[in-house]
Amino acid sequence: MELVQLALRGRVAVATIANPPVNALSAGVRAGLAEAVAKAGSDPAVDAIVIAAAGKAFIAGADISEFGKPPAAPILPDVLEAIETSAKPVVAAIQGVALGGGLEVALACHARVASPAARLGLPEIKLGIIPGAGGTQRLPRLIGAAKAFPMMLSGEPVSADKAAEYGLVDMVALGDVVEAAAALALDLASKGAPPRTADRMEALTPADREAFEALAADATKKSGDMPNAMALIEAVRGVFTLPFAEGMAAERALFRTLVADERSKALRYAFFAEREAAKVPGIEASVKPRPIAKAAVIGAGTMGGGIAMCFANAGIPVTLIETEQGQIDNGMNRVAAIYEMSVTRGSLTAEKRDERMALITGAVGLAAAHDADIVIEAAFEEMGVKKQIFGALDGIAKPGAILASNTSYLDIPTIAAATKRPQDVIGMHFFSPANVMKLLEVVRPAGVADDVVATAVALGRTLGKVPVVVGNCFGFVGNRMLAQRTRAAERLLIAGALPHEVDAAVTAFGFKMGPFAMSDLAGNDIGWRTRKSLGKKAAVADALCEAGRFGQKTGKGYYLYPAGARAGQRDPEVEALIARVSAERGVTRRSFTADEIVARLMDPMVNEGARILEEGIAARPGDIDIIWLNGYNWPAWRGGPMHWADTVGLDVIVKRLEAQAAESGDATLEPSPLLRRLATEGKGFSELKAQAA
Ligand code: 3H9
Repeated sequence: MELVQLALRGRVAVATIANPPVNALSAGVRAGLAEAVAKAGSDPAVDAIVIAAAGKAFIAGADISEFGKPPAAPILPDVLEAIETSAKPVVAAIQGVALGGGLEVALACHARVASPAARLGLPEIKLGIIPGAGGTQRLPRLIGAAKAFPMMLSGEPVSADKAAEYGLVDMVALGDVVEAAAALALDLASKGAPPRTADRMEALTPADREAFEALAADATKKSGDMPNAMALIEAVRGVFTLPFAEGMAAERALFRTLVADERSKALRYAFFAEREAAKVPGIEASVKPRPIAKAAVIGAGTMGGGIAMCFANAGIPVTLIETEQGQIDNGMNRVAAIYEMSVTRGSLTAEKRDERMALITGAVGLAAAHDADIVIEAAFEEMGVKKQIFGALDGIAKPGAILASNTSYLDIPTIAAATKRPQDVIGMHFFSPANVMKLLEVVRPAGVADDVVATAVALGRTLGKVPVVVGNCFGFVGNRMLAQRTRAAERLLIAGALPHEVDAAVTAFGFKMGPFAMSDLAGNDIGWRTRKSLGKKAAVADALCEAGRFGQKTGKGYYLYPAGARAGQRDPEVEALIARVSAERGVTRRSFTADEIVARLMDPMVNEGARILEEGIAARPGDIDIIWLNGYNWPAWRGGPMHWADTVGLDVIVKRLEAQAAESGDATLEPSPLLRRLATEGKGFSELKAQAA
């Protein structure tokens, strides 16, 4: 099938792009568009041209999979120049999303008509780049830099109505968008030479420039470390200082530099890894998810309340179940307070808040779960408690209801064995705060029905999450790897580093918080309790807890938190305690560079990730990366731990781990067989094939 089909509608030539799934501008589409415009341009039977698209999307942008390869002619800016300089008017008929290069196509047209459901945006910033086919030059010329710049800086699309308000589209068509575009095109043809966006200067007033400069100064303060945000400012400023052709050349040069940057490569890698994670090995696309019209959540604590909010936000009624009315009241009040905060901030209307609150019903006793299609247990992390709940639910839940546990490390098959329907029992591990964090680990134990897994994944997406299917093991993927980092951080303290040095190295790497500041925030007693239950020890962390230093909530942990202080302060007492532990172990303390600290923290995580792959707990290295990007705030432009390891070189990581294992005598630091094999073969994780989870 032709990627761009040309058909006549009276005296209008309609070029329809058909490149499923999202009409990305592959080399073939670019060539097809150029050919269609040239052909229609020279056809005496044609007065005007419409660019339309088949399917749900208008055009999702450049074909991201072509980035990093030598550009194949015709390149997009040249195709768009041919459209813009066409003597016959060209009108875009936008029936779905017009993103990135897709919106740039529309901007090069002489007018734009959109369906009410269309969304238009330039999301390049999220891929570490800037628009590269005139977006930075044409959008400001059309709507002014003060409106165009924030669209490009956030990357968020606007609705058709908003686009009309901005003057980005000329018309929102309620009926057939192609017909409306054709009528507009003929009208333009009757009026002489079509208006070219490149020539339009009326929006670029001194007031617009001033407003843009104020926004740019603010963006520099907030995003000065993002090379593409700074490049965006430079490119947009060009509309005021350079002729169109020079502005285009400057944009192109900036775009090319950014595309080649490792940070953009990592963001593009993550884009595809996230979509790959949506495909669950071993589960055919034909497996139908079970319908979910009603949910129940057991436990009205912070986690349960957050999960209930996810359902309410998605419009699904949910019953929040507790053992006593007082706990329900507390939980409901907490939820109400969070919604109230959104209303105060202006991100939620009072009406929406009321709608959402009305979808959450509190109830005492498990019997209230009788009509739920899915029950998510978010009760106390203790196997006895879970078994009791699931045993009781077995007698209450309707046949075919999915019974899910939000446990963050307990064994799902043991929980499932408390019921007579283990095929319906699955893990759905949300991350705190559950109404905010994107990650959902879907824990797939042996014996769970395929359609239950498919339902958990589909539901996760409905709830706005990024679901990743993982196998059953202690801590699953994310927390199992995190445990390695926590151990490594403690080892670093004993070897000679101080908490603030470790945290500084980790924030410089790109995390928002270092491990010790994080532990102080979450509560050091959580890990202490887990260690005790597992019979494990951590000399420094245990000593802090024994001294009642649970973190921020007790005013002291690894750091001191005097009343009113926002950040922790170094505490000589803690540093003396650490030195004492080192001395007791006969360790001569030494200093560490930030790079050494990062290596010592991250390498053991990568090693654990390799074991997780060997055991089939994760199907792909990309799944592990998506978990870390969405659940643990791994810096997006570093692509996740496994991608990062590939950029470092697995041979380097193997050598460093061997040295660490020898120094500490800890055999768990020995490189895993998979890591060794890949390093020996000179390969990276990216070369591994998917396996059934
Ligand atoms: C750009 O345009 C640069 C220009 O300024 C300069 C050029 C010179 N390319 O997300 P979904 C695939 S940069 C290739 O699951 P949804 C995706 O991988 C680009 N493939 O669906 C998946 O494949 P598969 C700026 C793409 O309905 C399938 O389509 N544009 C592209 O949830 C379905 O995707 C963007 O950043 C692409 N551009 O969401 C937009 N887009 O089925 C990126 C999608 O094999 N795309 N695919 O796994 C999106 O935001 C969403 O995909 C979209 C659909 C909203 C379009």
